Amino acid sequence: MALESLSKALSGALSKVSRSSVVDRDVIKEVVKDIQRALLMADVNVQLVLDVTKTIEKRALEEKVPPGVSRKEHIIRIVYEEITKFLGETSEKVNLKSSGTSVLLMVGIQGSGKTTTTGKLARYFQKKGFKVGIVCTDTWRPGAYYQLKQYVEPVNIDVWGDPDEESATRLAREGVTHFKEKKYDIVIVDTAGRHKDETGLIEEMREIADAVHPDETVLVIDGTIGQQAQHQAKAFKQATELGSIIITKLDGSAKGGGALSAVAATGAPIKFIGEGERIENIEKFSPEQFVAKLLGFGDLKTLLDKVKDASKEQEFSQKDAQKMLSGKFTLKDMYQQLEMLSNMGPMQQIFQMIPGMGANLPSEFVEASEENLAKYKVIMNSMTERELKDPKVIHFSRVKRIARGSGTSQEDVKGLLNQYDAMKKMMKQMGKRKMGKMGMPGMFKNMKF
Ligand SMILES: Nc1nc2c(ncn2[C@@H]2O[C@H](COP(=O)(O)OP(=O)(O)OP(=O)(O)O)[C@@H](O)[C@H]2O)c(=O)[nH]1
Ligand SMILES: [Mg+2]
Repeated sequence: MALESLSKALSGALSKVSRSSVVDRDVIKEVVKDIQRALLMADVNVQLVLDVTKTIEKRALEEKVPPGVSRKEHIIRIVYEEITKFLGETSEKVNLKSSGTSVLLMVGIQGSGKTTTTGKLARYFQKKGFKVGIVCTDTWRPGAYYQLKQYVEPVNIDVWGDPDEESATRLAREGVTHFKEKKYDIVIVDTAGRHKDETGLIEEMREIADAVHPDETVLVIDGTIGQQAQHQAKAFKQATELGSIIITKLDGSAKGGGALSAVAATGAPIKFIGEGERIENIEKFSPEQFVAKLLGFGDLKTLLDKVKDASKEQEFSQKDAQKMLSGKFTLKDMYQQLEMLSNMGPMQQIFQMIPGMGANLPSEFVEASEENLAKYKVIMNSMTERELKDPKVIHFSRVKRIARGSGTSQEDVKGLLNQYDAMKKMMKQMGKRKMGKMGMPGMFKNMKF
């Protein structure tokens, strides 16, 4: 995993809490010192380190331990919460259009990992069922076009480019037009990294952006530069409203924690991280999951915490849950469920954490990517209130109309309805099983399942 050394140091600090028979002031102070050292080693800004550890210490010493939780658990939770906070808390989605072709523009200084990340991102979206094309506008680096082609060829992703063309802007415009005409879902435009500093970077970004009107501009930052990443992120954030950041090379970099926290501090959203040279080495960045892994719990406990937080936002009553488990489950309910789950990260992972569930999930459910959610929203907006409550009434002619009204295809509408059927069936089954033996009734009570 990313940031191995930081992870080891932090989980080492926390294991002191677990090992001590009493968790008193001395133990807390010692643990806080260890955390401080670990964060500083990872090149996290000194002031940030002082602030976060001060908060941890204060909370650990002063807060009353809630009933049903041990003092150790309480402290571990505080550390988890505070470190998550300083990494930005929420995970954000890529800005994709609900219909038509979305354009992503990749920028970043030389060698930051743009080309590699372009391929990884294309693969990521391809796996989610999107048709993705790549445009190579790098007219500077010899072989740039072939580098990209070679990288994505094994996974059958198309690359538009022309090694003999000299104008990057022309390539960008022509490439995007080409993929739009072919009705691709996403086009990712890779750019040259010839600029040495932020100013050069921003200039080129503006030029190409004027030509292709990206839905999102993505800054790729090399994570090995540690907290210096902040300058790039700041300049970028000021220059674009549609910007997100991907931090690369977090595998084996001792300074990755510094890069992540410095960028998070600017408020620019980090959406993915790169953890290796291979095309699959990309991960959606979710501070909560990331910190859970960093501290060494990728398990049910994390899930339960998340579920608790998520249900705070969308209060579900016991009555709702009973209603759904008895089979009264509307399209709106489904949408809410999917939205909530997508806030917690990839569903397959979530479900794998629940004992006994991962294996027999209907594939329609697992495939419910957040990108699909945007589409579902538009489709559902074209339905009547009655249809939303009882999708059984939707017949073929309505499917056609709804597709037309929402600018989607009949397959899309049917896809939504199929997924609804699958989930409804599952709800019913779960209602029968009640999930009691898994020790999860609390979760499902809160979650409307
Ligand atoms: N270990 C590791 N290496 C990476 C990662 N991402 C990119 N690299 C490597 O970093 C080097 C530069 O990556 P490129 O993708 O070519 O960078 P670029 O920004 O396109 O470079 P220019 O086009 O020259 O500006 C390559 O050797 C990549 O294999 C990562 O997440 N981890
Ligand atoms: Mg490149």
